[in-house]
Amino acid sequence: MKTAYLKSTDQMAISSDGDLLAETQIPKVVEEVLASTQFVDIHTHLYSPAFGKLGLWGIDELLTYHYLEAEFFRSSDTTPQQYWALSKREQADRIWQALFVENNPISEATRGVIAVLKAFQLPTDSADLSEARSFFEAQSVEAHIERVLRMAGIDLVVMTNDPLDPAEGEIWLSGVANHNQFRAVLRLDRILITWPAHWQVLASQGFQVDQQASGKSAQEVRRFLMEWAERMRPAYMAVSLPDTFQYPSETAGNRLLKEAVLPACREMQIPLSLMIGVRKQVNPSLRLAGDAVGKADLRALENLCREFPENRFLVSVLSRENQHELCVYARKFNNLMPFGCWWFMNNPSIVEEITRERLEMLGTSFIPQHSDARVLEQVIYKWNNTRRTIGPILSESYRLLTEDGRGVTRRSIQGDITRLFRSNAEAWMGSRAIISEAPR
Ligand code: RAT
Ligand code: ZN
Repeated sequence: MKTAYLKSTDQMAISSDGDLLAETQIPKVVEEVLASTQFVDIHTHLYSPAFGKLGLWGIDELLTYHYLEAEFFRSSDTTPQQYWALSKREQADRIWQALFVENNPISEATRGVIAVLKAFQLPTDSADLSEARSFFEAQSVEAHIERVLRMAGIDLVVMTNDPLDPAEGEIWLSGVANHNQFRAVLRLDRILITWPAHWQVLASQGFQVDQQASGKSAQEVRRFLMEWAERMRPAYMAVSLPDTFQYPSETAGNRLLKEAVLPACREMQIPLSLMIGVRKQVNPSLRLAGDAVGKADLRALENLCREFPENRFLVSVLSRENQHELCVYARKFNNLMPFGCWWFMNNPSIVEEITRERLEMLGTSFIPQHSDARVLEQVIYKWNNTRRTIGPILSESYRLLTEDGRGVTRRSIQGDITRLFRSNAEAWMGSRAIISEAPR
């Protein structure tokens, strides 16, 4: 980055990208650069068109997002049991009625639906969903995906792909066409977390594994992962871990982590993503909406980063209380990349706090956000919200820098925003992630 010292505002000519900006110009330039930069969405639950029905989109899916289901049960007399017996369309109608008609939709997740409707110029206050349904039914999926990604200002979507999910595994085995805007991720939860319920699937495919993950199991799981990595060409491997996660500790999951997953990641030269702090199914009647959060002991992460310097860890933590420690660990270990404000953290008040903290402690060496979108159109509001929340935070950092004696230019701001929202992700995902190299 060019060194440029600000002497006084009247010395500044405002014409090219290399000119120093006056303090008053900074917010607008930051906003413009955020708007015109294409981001990489490093963690979603979206699918490329090749996965057919696994890819969720449209108004009924938007309304039955589990973030909204959790809110619905607080504003309706419908019991979970009654709700799950309804068709998706009926569920969406109930949620619309309770959260959007009978109440103002001011929560983050409800406002998101409003923003999506507005983005497509659909009514945001109608009594029913007929117009929105007709609009989405008229879309053809491939063109709709392209349009939505353009509207969201992202050009690469990283999926979550579980080889042990029966529906998804079958699709992979029948061959999946590459798509230049989607990358796969090999998700490991069924292997590392719920091994006792899944080892037999591997055994039935000829892998010599047992319930305790003893004997040849780790070696065989590694062979399984390498086979799947060849098939998926994943950007990274990933697992969601409970708040109780400890490393080291004598568990089947840790044995597989150490002896199968980490060696496979090293061999493939890809990172492992650890999403730490979920407390699964504290209220099982809510299904996907039934998970909660717990503060984790991040010494486990410290131990992994130190013991495996050849591995790289992409890490998001779910508890607000763990965010500061994560920044401190990132300062100690450059094989650790904090990413995103995950799930219960993805609200403006908390995104603001976390991002400020990360900028102050890590400069631009982190990945501020991912969408975690499960329904395609969510990327429109989630990324819009990210730009809206992070713009003023970046502007404030540049204002302070200017005040302290170092001016900024549009070009240098562009460099920072590109690094934060795409090149850190591209660099960590490895060369196969570079879009131009990924065949469609
Ligand atoms: O944010 C979510 O949608 C969660 O349900 C989880 O999917 C989480 O993001 C995960 O990837 O485990
Ligand atoms: Zn997720």
